[in-house]
Amino acid sequence: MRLSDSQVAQYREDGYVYPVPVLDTAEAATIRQRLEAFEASQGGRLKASQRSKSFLLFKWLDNLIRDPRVLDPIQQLIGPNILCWNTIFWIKDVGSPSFISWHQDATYWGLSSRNVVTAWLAIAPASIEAGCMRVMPGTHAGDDLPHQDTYDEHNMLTRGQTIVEGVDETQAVHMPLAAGEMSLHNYRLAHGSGPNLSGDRRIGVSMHFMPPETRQVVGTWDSAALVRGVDPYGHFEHTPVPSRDLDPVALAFHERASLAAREVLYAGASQRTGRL
Ligand SMILES: O=C(O)CCC(=O)C(=O)O
Repeated sequence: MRLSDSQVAQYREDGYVYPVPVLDTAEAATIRQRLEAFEASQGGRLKASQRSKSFLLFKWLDNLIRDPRVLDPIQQLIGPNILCWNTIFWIKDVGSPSFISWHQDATYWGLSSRNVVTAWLAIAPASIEAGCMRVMPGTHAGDDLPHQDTYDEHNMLTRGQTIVEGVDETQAVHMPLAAGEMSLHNYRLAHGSGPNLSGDRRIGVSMHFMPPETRQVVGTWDSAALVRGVDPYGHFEHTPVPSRDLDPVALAFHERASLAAREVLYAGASQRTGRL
């Protein structure tokens, strides 16, 4: 499952590449079933705290961040030693006005590296109609763009942070994905997505990978899963590998890890929306 030379070149030049096949249709359907059974077991939706660092909650997601079909392309982009910093669920229900404004993740994750890759895996179809991700090619290579916190009630980002200058919508590229496919983008790339106008839920999970020399420069403590190779730096506490869904040891770690992540994501914000 290797990226071709031209896909690697496109990632370097434009900041993204898609679609990259990961799961077959049956595997994607099984994951969706497991996620939706969990949602049903607790009354219908993931809680905000369950959206983030969720590889500590669900064994299937821990398996996914270690899956060679995900990691082989990541290794081509950032090298053989790989930490997974976070995973985040992005679920837009049918008819929901939820959207994600144009933003650059590098501006609020507190990570020192320019070389963090987001793998966004479609668990249900992410078509243009369903509100798939859109990107602004090349923006990963420039300066950070100015953002404003809007706190819009339908924005899925923690503080509705929105780029206010430097996005030319006419240059935007949609990245539609079938269930089981992923897109890869540099976390400095401007991206966002519109509401789900399709007849099915849009369910995606983002997985964020970084080289181990990366530091957390906003928070005082942070954690990550060592998913491939070695970590000679030790800047992040390594997360435990869950033995099963809701493993008590991993669950306790998740509590601590998501609190720390929230401190970073809301640093400097005037409000806490409770979205993560
Ligand atoms: O799900 C989306 O449309 C956007 C997700 C996102 O912002 C991200 O993965 O960094």
